[in-house]
Amino acid sequence: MAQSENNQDYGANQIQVLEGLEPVRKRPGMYIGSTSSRGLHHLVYEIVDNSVDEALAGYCDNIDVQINKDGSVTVRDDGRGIPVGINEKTGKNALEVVFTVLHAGGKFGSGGYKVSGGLHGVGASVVNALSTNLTVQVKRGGKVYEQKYAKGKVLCPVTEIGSCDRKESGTMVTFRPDPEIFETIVFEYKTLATRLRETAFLTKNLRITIRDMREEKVKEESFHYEGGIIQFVEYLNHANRPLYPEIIYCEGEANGVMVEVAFQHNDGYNENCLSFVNNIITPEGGTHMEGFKRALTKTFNDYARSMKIIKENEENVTGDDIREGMTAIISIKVGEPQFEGQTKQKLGNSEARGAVESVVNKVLTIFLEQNPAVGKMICEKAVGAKHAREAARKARELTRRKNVLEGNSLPGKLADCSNKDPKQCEIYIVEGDSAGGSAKTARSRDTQAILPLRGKILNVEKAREDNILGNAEIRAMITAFGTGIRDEFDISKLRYDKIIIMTDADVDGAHIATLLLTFFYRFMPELIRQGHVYMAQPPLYQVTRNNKNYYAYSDEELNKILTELGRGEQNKIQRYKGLGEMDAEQLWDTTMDPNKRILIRVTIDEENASDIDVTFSTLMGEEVGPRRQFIEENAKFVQNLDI
Ligand code: TSJ
Repeated sequence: MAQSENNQDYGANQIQVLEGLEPVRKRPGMYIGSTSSRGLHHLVYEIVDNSVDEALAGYCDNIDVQINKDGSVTVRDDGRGIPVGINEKTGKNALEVVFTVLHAGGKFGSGGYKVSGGLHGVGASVVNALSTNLTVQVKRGGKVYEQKYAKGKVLCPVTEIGSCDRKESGTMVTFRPDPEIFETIVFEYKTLATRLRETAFLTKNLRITIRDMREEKVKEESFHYEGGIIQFVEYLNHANRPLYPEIIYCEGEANGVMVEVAFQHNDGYNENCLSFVNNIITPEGGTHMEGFKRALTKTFNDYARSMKIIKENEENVTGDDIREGMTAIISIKVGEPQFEGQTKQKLGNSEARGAVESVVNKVLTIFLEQNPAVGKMICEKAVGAKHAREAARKARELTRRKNVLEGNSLPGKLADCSNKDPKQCEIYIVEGDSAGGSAKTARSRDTQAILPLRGKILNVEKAREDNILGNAEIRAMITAFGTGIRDEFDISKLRYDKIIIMTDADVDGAHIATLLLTFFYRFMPELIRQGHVYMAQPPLYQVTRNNKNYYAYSDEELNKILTELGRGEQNKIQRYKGLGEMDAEQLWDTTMDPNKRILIRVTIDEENASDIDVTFSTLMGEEVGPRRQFIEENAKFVQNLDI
């Protein structure tokens, strides 16, 4: 970015002073969003974002993030180093102000783009306040400086602790989150790596390295993308078949907004458009996304008409038609981002709409002139989507009319519960007829409904809506839940408070669970967002001794039980291969009794939405991997909650 010149006069005097740190420890959630694992990881992003700002200003090429053996984290960059002079207003060292005063931050000149907004950008002082210990070292002007803090309080003045080459400069911060504040202080390598990879995609040429020192075998990855968001699109699309080899890239500036857009279509049907403002993801989109969509719709319709792909007497294709199978990244930089909506995740700046629209209009029109074959393919896919949309509408109408004719009747194989209060009711989606039979016998009829599914569930990643709606198993679920799908989804019509997926504890079972989750995620994501979707956990083993049964849900648990009982021949160990091997009583005892069962609630981590899409397309693509492992490992998507 060309902002470096403006900030030359930055010095120890331009730090804005606001307030002390006590409020942060009193109400951490206000500053870091939550004190859960998510808030914990935010601490790292808060620190890293400062180094990214330094990179955006043109002074930093490398950022190193290390999870240390003791669980603390070190972030190091090779930027200019935080200023260490005395601030005239406060008489304090500028470095100390950065770490001890809330909202203290560098004042960037006009046109400076800072990574900040929403929950982000609250700064180093918040991290300091929420850490038992924090150490900062700055290399600047041939000297090394250090200061240490505990729970936000200064332990020693900024001290010169050595010298270094004058050419060497940078900032290094090590902090240990306070276990009194956070529910957990264990960092997840994968969560950090995913986010850092994303940051690297969004900041062309920056190299970010992550290292995990906690285990014998050190884990390390380095993210460095000369192609920036072009490579981001390539990465997101890696599990799909691209419709054409090019990744279409638009870059430009308008209304003081820097705009970068990259996209490519695959031969699938899902849209995966992610938008960012100053490197922060905006899960709810906003004006930049609107500008992008407008430009796409107009440019492609104009082009399709000029090429006679849409005839004079035909209707335009819609934006949704054009974005079928599209993977896109919209990344803009604005001086003062305004975030709107309940969660402050939606961009409000109106100048961004016009900026993205004009940049994409201009660059895309030229691209299409020069690449007519690509243009034709995209338009033909959009026309295909339009026809499918019309067919799907007819299919829906048919479904609706059928429902009216049949008196909105529930699917035949559903064994419904008798209680009419949805809040008390739950539905088990069960794989296979035999397990379905046991579940029907075992259930508590008042509150538990059973819907057995036959055979493989349709993979909604690979089918168009008209086919999906024609599928009997999918139709049965839609009617049983009562909510409708997509635009017509209405949570108030939900007939069960809990939707529980119950499949075998093997690879096939995990595959079916994944197919079901994919269907929910694409067609009724609010069901997951509002916490209604669960996975049942059937046991892996039964140990019998003296006519008493013990159940183990993992190998560790089996060992524990055997140790407690004392190993010996009296123990009969049975490994369950499927739900069908359990009789009704066993199924009730181990998996369905609300007082004993283990349920896993499924959640969506919105901030890592890009990763979920990759996960789904990877899993549902060609790869036939161990899907159980995915479900167990992917703590971001599936989280332990209820008991
Ligand atoms: F979060 C933080 F403050 F603790 C932190 C800041 C943590 C880490 C790892 C790095 C940084 C950071 C800050 N890296 N680089 C900078 N740069 C400045 O603060 C800086 C340096 C020089 C000038 C100047 O005008 O001379 C201006 C700024 C903002």
